[in-house]
Amino acid sequence: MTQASPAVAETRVQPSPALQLSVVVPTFNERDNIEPLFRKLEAALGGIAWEVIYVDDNSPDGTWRVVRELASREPRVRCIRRIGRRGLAGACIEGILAASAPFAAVMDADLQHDETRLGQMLALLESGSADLVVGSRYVEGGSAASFDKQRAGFSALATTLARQVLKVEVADPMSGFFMIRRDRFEQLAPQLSTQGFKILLDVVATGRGSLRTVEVPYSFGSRLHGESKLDSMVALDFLGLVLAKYSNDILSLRFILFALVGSTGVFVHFLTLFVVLKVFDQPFAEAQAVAALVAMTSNFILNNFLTYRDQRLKGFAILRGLLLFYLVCGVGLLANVGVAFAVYNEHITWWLAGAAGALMGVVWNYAMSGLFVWRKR
Ligand SMILES: Nc1nc2c(ncn2[C@@H]2O[C@H](COP(=O)(O)OP(=O)(O)OP(=O)(O)O)[C@@H](O)[C@H]2O)c(=O)[nH]1
Ligand SMILES: [Mg+2]
Repeated sequence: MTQASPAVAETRVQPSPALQLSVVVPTFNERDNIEPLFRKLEAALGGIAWEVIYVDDNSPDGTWRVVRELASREPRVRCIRRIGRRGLAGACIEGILAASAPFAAVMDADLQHDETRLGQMLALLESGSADLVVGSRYVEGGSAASFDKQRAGFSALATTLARQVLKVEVADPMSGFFMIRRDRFEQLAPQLSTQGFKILLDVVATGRGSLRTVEVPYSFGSRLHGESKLDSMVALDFLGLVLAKYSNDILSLRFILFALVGSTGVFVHFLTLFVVLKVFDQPFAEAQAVAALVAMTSNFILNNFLTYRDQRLKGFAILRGLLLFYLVCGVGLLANVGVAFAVYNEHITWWLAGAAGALMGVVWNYAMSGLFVWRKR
């Protein structure tokens, strides 16, 4: 073994105590909440070796810049800036996978989650009595008093649905506040959906009862600064997630949304066909061609808005994407007709042959759109 020279030994940095906890905070337009949250964590986590990882989706308000500036003063702070991607679930997954500590917590930036519970949550995990600790609004001592009537109703409905359909035992599977053993999370990560808002539900459902879970009550507060990112799309993402998990991941959330958009396309097609035929009195062949073009365009717009909203095409890329989508769907139509014809030739009833063709078309369009139109950068 070679001895280090005294000069080198003197400059050697003392190893810092091993990290116990990584706090992952997804952010989108939360610049004014970054430092207040950090100060609250500092006050709550005395005696614990911790770090905080803000995962920002290139917020237009420059949240990532505020995080970087804080990180230059505070070594506990880390920043992941994601470009060309959007989505709460994906941000949380990336943050946990980047964590250095054996335990990772996820909490919102806007101070709605109670950071004073983190110590208790960590103690439960460190003692080995749980793999997952959920900050829960729906166990005794917890509350969601800041919810208005409508949001309370939606939250209760979604919670009941998830618990009944997916047989999830957790009282608050929609919570955005939880702490998990990182090794267990890494086992589940490849099966998690990066889309959507409900990462905890995905984790619990994917774990299929294998995660020993404890719930800790907390009161969901009011947002400090900034605006809510909850919108009606969150409900659709949620239903897609429940269906995906119910089908044992045979159907992905994205495929469900793609197929849903495709079914609206059938409606758009027939509506346009009717209007061009009956109102504009055009020949059938022209009317059918116009209807197909309108349906493909509406499918493209909806998919860009909904199915691929985490990778939404913008500016000139929309035009390029639309042309590629026409091409993909054109070949998809050939595949559809080819398969339907082959099945029909086997003397199988017309509607089964038609369904086989349609299924082939959807699967083809989905696979090729993912590869060529909304390909990951
Ligand atoms: N990185 C990233 N973070 C997000 C995204 N959408 C939301 N967030 C963050 O996720 C957390 C939860 O979002 P909120 O808008 O607070 O949702 P909520 O708490 O259910 O709704 P409010 O009660 O209205 O605040 C916040 O810290 C957001 O900044 C996203 O697309 N990407
Ligand atoms: Mg919030």
